[in-house]
Amino acid sequence: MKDKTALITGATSGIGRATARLFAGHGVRLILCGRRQERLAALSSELSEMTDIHTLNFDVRNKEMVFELLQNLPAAFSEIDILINNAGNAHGLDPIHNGSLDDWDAMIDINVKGLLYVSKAVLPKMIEKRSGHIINIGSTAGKEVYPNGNVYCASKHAVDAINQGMRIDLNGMGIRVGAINPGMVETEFSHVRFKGDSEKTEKVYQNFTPLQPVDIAELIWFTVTRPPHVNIADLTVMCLDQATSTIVNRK
Ligand code: NDP
Ligand code: 8X3
Repeated sequence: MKDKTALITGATSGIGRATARLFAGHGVRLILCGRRQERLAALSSELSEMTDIHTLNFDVRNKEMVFELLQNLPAAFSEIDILINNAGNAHGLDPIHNGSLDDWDAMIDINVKGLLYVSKAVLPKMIEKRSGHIINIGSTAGKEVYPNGNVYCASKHAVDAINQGMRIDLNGMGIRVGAINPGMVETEFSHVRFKGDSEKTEKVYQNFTPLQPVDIAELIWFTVTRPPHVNIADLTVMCLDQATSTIVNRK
């Protein structure tokens, strides 16, 4: 894997950052993306001892910037072997009739349209080379709907459909496509969902043992290190204490 290049969106936190650290430890060349430049800089200096790092500071909603930056990568990073479509969040947890239009826009624009823009910018070279691996980070929220999850669940159901659609349309082109769908992972996810309300955020992960970002990073690593003819199409993972989005064994 030392000769491979991986692009990770949402590398400044949570699952993306844990994946960057794990991949760097294996010597994978990395393109790390996110909006928080200071986090990108810190991660770059942390991981540069282990591998070559290129950071890209953009919002996945900004389609001009997505295409401009991804179509003009420095030569050493221009052959992307692995794309991890991870950037995303929930914004709000409200019944449909009380939902905020800004929250809805953010979830659809980031989780769905942003993933599409990045994929469209990266795909032409993979198709030309007839090789590549795209991993879409979905969610258990893309497999079921839970109370007040409405639009976040819709965005992750869309990721599920796009993951299937990509695999169908790219069949025969040598490109692996698969989704990893985590249940509850202790990241900044709930901090973002509840707009910094620490009381609400802490409650989400209280009195049970949630997944940690490294648990997902290890599954991503497992997925990309299978032999080239093996494509993990869809993988759902929850912690032992979680059975569904709403059934969690809290002590
Ligand atoms: P975090 O909030 O810890 O990380 C989210 C990452 O996405 C950050 O690096 C953030 O970077 C990036 N991001 C968010 N919005 C944008 C944007 N507009 N443009 C570019 N980057 C953006 O959450 P997680 O690590 O938990 O989330 C990662 C993925 O995993 C998401 O797709 C999420 O839906 C999914 N997921 C999470 C679960 C959980 O329980 N935590 C469970 C199932 C799926 P920055 O703010 O610097 O731009
Ligand atoms: C995150 C899973 O159920 O916390 O995608 O919304 S959940």
